[in-house]
Amino acid sequence: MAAIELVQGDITRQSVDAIVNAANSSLLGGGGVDGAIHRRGGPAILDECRKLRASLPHSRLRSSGGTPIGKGLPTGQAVATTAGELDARWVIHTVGPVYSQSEDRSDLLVSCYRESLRVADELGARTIAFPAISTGVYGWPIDDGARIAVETVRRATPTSVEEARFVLFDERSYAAFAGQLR
Ligand code: AR6
Repeated sequence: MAAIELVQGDITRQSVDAIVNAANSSLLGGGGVDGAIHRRGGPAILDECRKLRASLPHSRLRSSGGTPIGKGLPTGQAVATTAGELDARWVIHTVGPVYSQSEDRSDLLVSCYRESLRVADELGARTIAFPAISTGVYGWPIDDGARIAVETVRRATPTSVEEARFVLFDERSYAAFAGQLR
């Protein structure tokens, strides 16, 4: 198991080998942490995302509005690009599930953390920073999102990753993660 650290702050200011992005299937950017990473990391990240996207199979996924999204990264998976101007070597983009009250999508959230760690391991990353995936725009309740994040990273047995850092933007999210680590 990697050592787990908690930080309250902006993930784009972290100096680590890999920064995880809570992206969407299009890989073309968005709001929240995704917007912040592309803003601070510069256009090299989007360039690589576009190329990666072109190599993905056409997905049958639809946006929440029902429009087909075309080529896309399926929910729960992760891919790496350059980190551009960020103080990191890679950005690992993963697509969290949209929270649903009628359907249990926890396995997909577990998969985001697991797959991101697997990709980090493949790259040989020693330090990785995670945001609280799905707990913003995608509506996952923070206490449950924190539980899944901490349990999954605790149970993982990466070989190269020595430190997993959760970077929480606000006090409420930090408290939720701190509660899970106690
Ligand atoms: N550093 C760390 N955490 C942050 C930062 C930051 N700079 N900015 C926001 N957060 P969200 P999601 C926190 O919405 O729920 C995007 O449009 C935020 O407070 O970024 O997985 C994508 O393109 C929250 O706790 O990601 C997708 O369409 C957490 O990061 C969609 O949002 C995640 O919030 C993904 O939604």
